[in-house]
Amino acid sequence: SIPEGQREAWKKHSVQGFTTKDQFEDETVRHIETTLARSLFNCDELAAYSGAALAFRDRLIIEWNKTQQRQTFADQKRVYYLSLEFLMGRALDNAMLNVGLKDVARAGLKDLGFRIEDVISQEHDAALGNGGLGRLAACFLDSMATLNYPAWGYGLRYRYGIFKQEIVDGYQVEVPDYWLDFNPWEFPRHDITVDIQFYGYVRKEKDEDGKTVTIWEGGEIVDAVAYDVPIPGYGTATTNNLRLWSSKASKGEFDFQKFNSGEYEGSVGDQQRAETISAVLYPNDNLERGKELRLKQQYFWCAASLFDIVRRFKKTKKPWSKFSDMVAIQLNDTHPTLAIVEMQRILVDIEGLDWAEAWSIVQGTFSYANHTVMPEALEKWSVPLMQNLLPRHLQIIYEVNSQFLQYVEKTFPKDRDMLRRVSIIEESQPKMVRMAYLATIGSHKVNGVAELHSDLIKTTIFKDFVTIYGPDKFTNVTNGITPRRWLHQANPKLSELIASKLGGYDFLTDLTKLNKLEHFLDDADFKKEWQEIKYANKVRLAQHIKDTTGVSVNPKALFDIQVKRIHEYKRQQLNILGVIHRYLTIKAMSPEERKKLAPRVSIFGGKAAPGYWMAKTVIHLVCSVGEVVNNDKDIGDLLKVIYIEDYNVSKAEIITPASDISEHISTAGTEASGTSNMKFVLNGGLIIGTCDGANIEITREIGESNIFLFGNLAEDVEDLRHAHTYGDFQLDPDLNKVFEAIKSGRFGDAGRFSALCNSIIEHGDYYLVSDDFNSYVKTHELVDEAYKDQEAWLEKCITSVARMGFFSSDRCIQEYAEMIWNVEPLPPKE
Ligand code: GP0
Repeated sequence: SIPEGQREAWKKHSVQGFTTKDQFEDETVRHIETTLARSLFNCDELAAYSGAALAFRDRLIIEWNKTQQRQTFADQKRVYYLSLEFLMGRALDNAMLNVGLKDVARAGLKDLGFRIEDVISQEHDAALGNGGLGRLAACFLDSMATLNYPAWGYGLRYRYGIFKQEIVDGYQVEVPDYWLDFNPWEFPRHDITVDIQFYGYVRKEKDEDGKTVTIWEGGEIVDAVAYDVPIPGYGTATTNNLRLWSSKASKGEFDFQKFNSGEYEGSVGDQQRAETISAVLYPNDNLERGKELRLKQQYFWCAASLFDIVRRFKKTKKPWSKFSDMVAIQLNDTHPTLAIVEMQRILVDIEGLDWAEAWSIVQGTFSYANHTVMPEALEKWSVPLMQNLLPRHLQIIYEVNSQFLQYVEKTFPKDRDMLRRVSIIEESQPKMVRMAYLATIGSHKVNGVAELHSDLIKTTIFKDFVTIYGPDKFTNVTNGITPRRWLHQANPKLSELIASKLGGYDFLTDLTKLNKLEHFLDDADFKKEWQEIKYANKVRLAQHIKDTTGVSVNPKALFDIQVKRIHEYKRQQLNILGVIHRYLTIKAMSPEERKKLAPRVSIFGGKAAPGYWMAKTVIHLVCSVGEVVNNDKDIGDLLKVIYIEDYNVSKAEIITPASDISEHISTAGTEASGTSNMKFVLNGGLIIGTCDGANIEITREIGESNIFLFGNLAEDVEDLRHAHTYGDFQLDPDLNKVFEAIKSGRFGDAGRFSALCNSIIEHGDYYLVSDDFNSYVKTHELVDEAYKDQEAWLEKCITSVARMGFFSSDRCIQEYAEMIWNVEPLPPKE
């Protein structure tokens, strides 16, 4: 560091960052003219965005520096949040709001000739995630910074995020998402590079003291280069770090031999192979496919992150016994489970600790959040694959397993089958490593993400582990969402109205304050304004629909929205089959009956995994139904069916505030939590849903009369499936009529939809669409009825918003901090 004598000079010149409109304009223009080499003659909206973003980035990095220094000196425990996905969306609007300078920026941009909305919308989403799991990680980063927790995120810097979805002739087409052309939000740290080893072999050796040491050598080395993304808290100077690793050929490895002997292409090939590791995000949601490159990604990221965390700890010069007093590592699902094994390897093989001491440090450090009980999503890796890629790690896994099984055998000598059931190694052909078991054994706490889900994991996948460890190892932390992005940013007018009634924006950092809104249920002006805001949000979405699909929808109609990844368990098929039923019903109605109907717009959106044929068929069915219904003159405004292309975070910010009702209709027991349900209610939309995931807790909070629940319960699912399998089942007659219409070719070539129909009619209806169909349709009739009484509807909406305080991700992070991580906030000094 700089000697005392020169520090004054540093202080004098140290960068301050803008606060006034004038300074903002100075900085923006300076960046446009120098960093970007543009001028007022060729500054388009993209250049204005770039300039403004760089001005904000400078500000963020100044606070980032101070925060990191403060955290280093504070000598207290930090949290590391390991997630293979961070679905951040856009950063500029968020940065403006969190540092409290959006009004300054708006005025400054206006001076320079731009509308702030046009500038903000130039930004490409950072889409390093698939859906709920990745967006949860992003909300958590926002909450951890806002609550001043010393916390880092660790992830991968994918060159390609989740693909862009185009709808071509009613089919999904995937287009690569190359998003790094210009990304002002990241800071490359070429000085922070970690060597990551793969393959090779293991040998034992005696050291000077005659102790046996294990050495992993040979194989190949790839470099992990750090890229840092500043994460500003809202209303605080705390600016945390998200560190993303990018893969690169190692300098030591780059084959100069080949290079010199003229095999230039071969040597460039090696380089490309190394870069492949962080090239692309796997586009599967709730599904694991066991690809070797995915395992490489996981180890690459875990090993780099652990190296970084251990290096930071070693700088404190504390003994290893203090490690878990300084470090909490949270595993977002099982994707980072190898970090547990890598930590044990570092402690035993490199630092020379004995096994038992090392293992207790590991268990004290790690905790694991489970996000699904669906069997196809539970990670398992083939033993031969792991043997080849990570020979030493496989040995460690076997040793962990052997000690664990010895303990189980001793403690439960009567239950011989238990050993087979709980073994980390599944005795299949080939053998498989069960990552969820490894994560559970290596952690001190395991949590589910909503009450029902946390109960379910204790009675299903982790039943035996509850017996072995006792129930206290398992806990619940119900998910939440950040009200900054999902209310203040997405719905600024509603946020402003709420603030005007509650006397300020305190509710954004203590969402329970919303409950005061219930006092305004008789305030006619307030209610009128509320309704006008909802209407304006619907007009905005209608405009987006017009611009992107060409279809005009009536903003006065009831907007019924289902946006989320397309998955059979989420049951978009139930929704579209219900829409067809509605269409057939309207067609059969007399003009008088039709007059009584509330016009509807059924809106769908979401991506299907590229290899998930059934999900793609659902998209095609929605589009085909839309084609027929939207062009049926006889139907007019009574029904419109829309597919919104390329659903992502920034689209969600337009869609969420515009719903009258949204659909969260998974088969009971399948959706771990859901988080869009929370977003929609927080924005003054009602929901129709099953008794699943967080819907149950939302109901408890907002009251049963403010939600439309339907369908079978989780506890009945097993029996119902059994009935299907043994032929003790009759297809719902109304649903049968819907299938007849599809089969008649009314929505285009019926052959395209036969696999989808047959999954329900002939192949066991695993997701119980038929069982819930009647209840679903009836409940939609109740929705229609309720919507006719606009006064009462509005009251339900406002009451619901008032009672949503529990679902802030701030609450959730506080629970993690207190129950699981044992970390304290570190607020900046005034
Ligand atoms: C769960 F297992 N989730 C997985 C996965 O692979 N991907 C994923 O996004 C989701 C759940 O489906 C969820 O219920 C949950 O709220 C979310 O993880 C965060 O816990 C709906 O998005």
